[in-house]
Amino acid sequence: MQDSRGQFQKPLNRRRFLQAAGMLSAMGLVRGTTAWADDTITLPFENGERPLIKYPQKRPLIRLTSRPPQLETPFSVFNESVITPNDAFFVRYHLTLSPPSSEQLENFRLQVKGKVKTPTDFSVADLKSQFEPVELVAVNQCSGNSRGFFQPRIPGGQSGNGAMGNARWKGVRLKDVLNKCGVAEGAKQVTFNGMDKPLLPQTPDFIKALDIDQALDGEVMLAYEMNGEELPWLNGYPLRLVVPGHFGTYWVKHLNEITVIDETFNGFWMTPAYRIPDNSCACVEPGATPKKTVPITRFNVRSFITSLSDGSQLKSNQATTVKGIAFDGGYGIQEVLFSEDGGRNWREADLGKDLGKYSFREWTIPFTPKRTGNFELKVKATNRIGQSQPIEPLWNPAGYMRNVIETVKVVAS
Ligand SMILES: Nc1nc2c(c(=O)[nH]1)N[C@H]1C(S)=C(S)[C@@H](COP(=O)(O)O)O[C@H]1N2
Ligand SMILES: [Mo]
Repeated sequence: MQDSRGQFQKPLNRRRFLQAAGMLSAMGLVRGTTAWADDTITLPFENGERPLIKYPQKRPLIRLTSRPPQLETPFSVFNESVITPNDAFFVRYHLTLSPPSSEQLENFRLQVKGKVKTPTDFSVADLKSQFEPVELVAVNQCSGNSRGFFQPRIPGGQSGNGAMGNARWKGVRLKDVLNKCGVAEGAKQVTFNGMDKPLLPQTPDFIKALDIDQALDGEVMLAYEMNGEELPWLNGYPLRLVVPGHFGTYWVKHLNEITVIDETFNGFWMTPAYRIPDNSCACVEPGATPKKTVPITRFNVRSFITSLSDGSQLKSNQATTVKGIAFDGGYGIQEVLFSEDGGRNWREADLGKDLGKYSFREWTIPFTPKRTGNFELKVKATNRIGQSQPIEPLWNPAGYMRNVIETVKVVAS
């Protein structure tokens, strides 16, 4: 069996074989030789029409680009369950030779090196047998989620609201692995590199860095499972970094190189990429250039209505339950308020089961339209340290961190 690069595969067992076969057809997709456009979807902004494309291990998802694959979750999925199913979870890559082929992944080892006493290689089986497993429900969200809604528009992936997802991650603590290798004196940061590669040598490899204190905080995870299954190929199989409460850019997939360093890493994907204005709103006047920037870190507070969308039809004087989700950067959601009159009056929604402070939090509220006509529904969440959402959208030059109070316009007849 040959893959699209002419390399030979060795089918191991039936499961791995099916997986590899899926990867092969996807290599075709990645290289643009095959595509099944089952349908299209139109995101609610200019140039928002996108094909729905089926990739291996995925249901049809909204495709933004094919090389590298960037797929967004159809928003209706967030109403199905508070955990985003693996086959609907969004996909984001930067480098052309993404994702790595099944051939490359066969020989997977995680290398831990740099300023450590004992540089060590681990297979996934080593990680599973040598360290205590941990589990955590956490949202992964792209910094540029919702970029398509920015006004003025901003270059970059024009995402709707589907570049996010909530999953139960299982793996081992980064802290435990680093401690086993022995962090050396003077360690300042840790860098993370995955197996995907740029096509041209001038393109910088996708490498991200965390400060040593954060790397050792006991929460950052090397995850090998997502929602009870091994990671989907397009979500980082066989190992990815999970940085709870932090934007997806740090969640390095196909993670095979961890390097402890004694300086601040200034690779392209930390500087100048993925930076935000250095102020409390991470914002500037639309069109302005920030004086000083810092690396993006934690999510701001967001909330969405999932059970209704623009144009939904309701019956007047008939009760319905409005449902949605809220999340933040890891303090936990304190309160969700709902307005049926465009933000003049607010009522408190009921919060659903608490799956942990990094998870989507489900909320519901009864709503009876007391007349016919148009209703402007809004939702606003506040977290446990009092952070909330702005009524007017904030702006920054990269189109990151959108968290305006969302509005859904429905009609009662
Ligand atoms: N190896 C690798 N890891 C990566 C990236 C990448 O391009 N290559 N992109 C990052 C970005 S910007 C995001 S938003 C998340 C997306 O995770 P997902 O594709 O599993 O949804 O992966 C991160 N990890
Ligand atoms: Mo991202």
